[in-house]
Amino acid sequence: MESISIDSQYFCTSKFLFILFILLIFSACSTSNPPESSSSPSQLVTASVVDDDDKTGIELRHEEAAVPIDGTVQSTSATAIFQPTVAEDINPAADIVEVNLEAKVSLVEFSSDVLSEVYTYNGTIPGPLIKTKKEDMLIVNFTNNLPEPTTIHWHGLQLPADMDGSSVAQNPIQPGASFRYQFKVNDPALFWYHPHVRSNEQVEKGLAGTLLVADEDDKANLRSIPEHILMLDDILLDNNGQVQPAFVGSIEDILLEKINGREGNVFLVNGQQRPTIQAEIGQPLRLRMVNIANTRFMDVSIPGHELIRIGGDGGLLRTAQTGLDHVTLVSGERADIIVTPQGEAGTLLPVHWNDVERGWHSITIDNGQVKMGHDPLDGKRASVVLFQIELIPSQSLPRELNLPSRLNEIKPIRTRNATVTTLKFGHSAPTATGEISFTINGKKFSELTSADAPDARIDETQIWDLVNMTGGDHPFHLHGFFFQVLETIKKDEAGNIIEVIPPPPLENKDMVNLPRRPGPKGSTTTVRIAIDFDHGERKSSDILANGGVPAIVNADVQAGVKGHSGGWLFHCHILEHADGGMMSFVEIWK
Ligand SMILES: [Cu+2]
Repeated sequence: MESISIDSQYFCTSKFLFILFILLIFSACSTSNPPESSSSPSQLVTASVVDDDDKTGIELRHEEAAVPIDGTVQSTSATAIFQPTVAEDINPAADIVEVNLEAKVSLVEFSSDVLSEVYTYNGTIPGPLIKTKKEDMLIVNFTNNLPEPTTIHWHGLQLPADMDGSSVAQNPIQPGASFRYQFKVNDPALFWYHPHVRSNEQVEKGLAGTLLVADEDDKANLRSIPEHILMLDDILLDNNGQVQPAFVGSIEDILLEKINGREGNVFLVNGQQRPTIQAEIGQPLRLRMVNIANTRFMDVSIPGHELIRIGGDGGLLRTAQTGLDHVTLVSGERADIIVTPQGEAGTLLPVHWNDVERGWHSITIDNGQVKMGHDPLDGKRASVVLFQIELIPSQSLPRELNLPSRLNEIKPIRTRNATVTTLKFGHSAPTATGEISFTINGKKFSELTSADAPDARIDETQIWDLVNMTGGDHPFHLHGFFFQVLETIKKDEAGNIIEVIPPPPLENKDMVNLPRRPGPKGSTTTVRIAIDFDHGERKSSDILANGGVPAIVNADVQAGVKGHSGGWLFHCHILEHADGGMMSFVEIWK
């Protein structure tokens, strides 16, 4: 979604173009299948849900695709307005991509005639798509024109620690200040970028963009397949159409938001509500999705259609997963899927968001006693149309999708003799004043010292046992290194193994969901991962952090010296949990 800067003029001409645009959209809609919602574009209405039995319990505002308001509309084609803006490469060198990014306060129109104050990169929600090739040098000249400090974290990238934008390796960039991020991009995959300062507020307010590292080799022969990059999001707007700050309302509301995370009441795909993309009937279509929502898991399906998952966080899978009827992306995760749309020309295929059971809690406070329970609607809320695929006649014969049996040469990480590190994810008991801490190994992030941080030697392989002791799921994220999932082990409260889930298809990941414990307090779910702390193309002096280290108070940062080297964050990607303390860091030293 385009936006205007808050200090820009709002011209009458742009208003006129906007109204004209809406009329064109509506006349286009009325000649094809009608939208499921009979909403007027000037009103906030309840979302059209897939199921008549609306169990959501939340009011969803739902309209036609939100449109730019600054008069820059070039086309009324739904596909044209649906593409994210591509950041301009200002460097003529073939192997350098250099872009300017500015974080600032902007106004966007999520709902007609309602201007919402948001944070943007370069004035758009989502931020611009940065396009690079494998092994390019990326330079980002970043300026912070927000009224508060920020950084940019390059989610999933294998880069030097001081370029990672995390609080253990970079001091926040102050309002009005600039910072030059510079690193090589080595792995062909879809990444994303977002702040790592007050991220539960700054990401919710709009700061997120994608970084695509293209694979020029394309051994899997995928480049001829049309593709869309889709940032799946939700946003919580108040009655005035403004982004609701975190943790407001009754004590119960505050505790629920801290415990379940903050879900939005408006679904956005590339900053727009229920947009439409076009696809040729019978021709494979590649959808490269990233879930940027603070907490909402994005389970996606296209009724009547097989989904083939070919990739995820770290690029292509070793072998494609076929025959899927849905794909789940936890917060922060990516999924690269292929679908071959079938149907009559003009049909609008709905792409559904589906609820998944994830340990959604309820709260009651009685005589100063807080009781947590399991919300009976967990996983049972009605599906919602996220976006639509408009079928258009194909210009050629239906194409067979001939994927190679090996999409990507991924080697399993060798774990023999690997050090095992155990990390326990928990929380404190919620109080009647609305307090709750989220912890790793019993401590929240602000309580950590270097002694609490796990450490690793450069080039060491480790196994991490990620133990979920809580009744809710936690999507785990590690900065700077990929990992591979080995297995998942469920134990009862006596410590007996009750289930072992074998490894999923091999892929490199930076996100994995830690499912909730299987039973009462004391039972656990452990996700076992393997991490190779190799430094790849990074120089060993680069891999060590050399910035400010707020987590190690007054540290005298010295590269390679334990306790003084900064580190790499790992945390729950429910941003309200990370903010509540479920974050730690690993130090890596020689
Ligand atoms: Cu969590």
